[in-house]
Amino acid sequence: MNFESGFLSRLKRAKKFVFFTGAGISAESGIPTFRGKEGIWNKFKPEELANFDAFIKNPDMVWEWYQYRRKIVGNAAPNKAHETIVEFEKLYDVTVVTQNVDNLHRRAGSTHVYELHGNIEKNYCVKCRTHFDIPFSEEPKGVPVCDCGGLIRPDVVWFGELLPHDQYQGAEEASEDCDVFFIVGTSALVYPAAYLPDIARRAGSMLVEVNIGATEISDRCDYSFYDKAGTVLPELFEALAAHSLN
Ligand code: BV8
Ligand code: ZN
Repeated sequence: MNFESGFLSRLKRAKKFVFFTGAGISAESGIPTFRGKEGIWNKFKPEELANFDAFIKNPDMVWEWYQYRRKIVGNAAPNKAHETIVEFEKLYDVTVVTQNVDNLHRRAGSTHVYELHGNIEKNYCVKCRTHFDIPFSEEPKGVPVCDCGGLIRPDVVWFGELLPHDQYQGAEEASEDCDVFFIVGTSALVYPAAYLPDIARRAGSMLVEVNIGATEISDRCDYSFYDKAGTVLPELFEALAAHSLN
């Protein structure tokens, strides 16, 4: 992939990077995205599954859907896109703001991560809010029940639920104070996360999109690179290392 010299110079002079990521950055790890042709929401609509009412109406079905995704996540490994962000962290002040619940950024070694939509490996009781780390297992089927009688749910943010305040606030502050805001593998359709690129832009950051195709945010980006994140990010890292400012 070709990167303009002016673009590379701006990156070279930058200090603070934010990587705002979505399901697309985990696609090359074998985790299906939400809205792509193989998307996990093709069979179901988000309203049917990723919301509290659906869980209360049919807890076993929603629990099994998360077990299915937990199994995929458990067999997945971070890919070159996650790993390159860790390499960038060795040279820049890097903050990762992810919408993903697969924990792959942390497993790759990123140390400054905001998880806006929770983490599929964590669970809590809807009644007493006790947290449970339930390792994936095929049996027993059906939603687990807490000693207090409450249902145990995945610790993810469902539609209509508020994002964890500390996570969103931290993400907002990082977006308001960065030189370059990368938007990697997201359709930028889910709010309030999708406000963050505009927050960064209003604060004067350079917006750099990495996606296999154009999205609703593309026309507000300074640069868009249309190829897989696992291809673009390592090539950008190499080009930057080889680029000299004079
Ligand atoms: C809330 C966790 C309200 C669960 C998810 C304005 C303000 C606030 C809210 C709203 C608003 N407008 C509408 C709303 C409501 C709603 C919303 O945004 N709806 C949308 C659909 C219109 N928002 C909410 O309900 C939020 N809650 O605001 O509460 C409130 C207010 C007051 C009081 C009480 C409540 C909560 C939203 C969070 C929902 N939870 N996930 C789970 O995972 O099961 S959302 C889900 O979508 C995932 O987190 C996912 O990450 C996220 C976004 O999707 P993407 O990551 O972008 O994935 P997608 O498949 O769409 O795109 C993948 C992209 O990758 C594509 O562009 C593709 O081209 C690209 N790609 C593919 N392969 C690659 C690639 N790119 C690079 N390389 C590749 N190899
Ligand atoms: Zn309980």
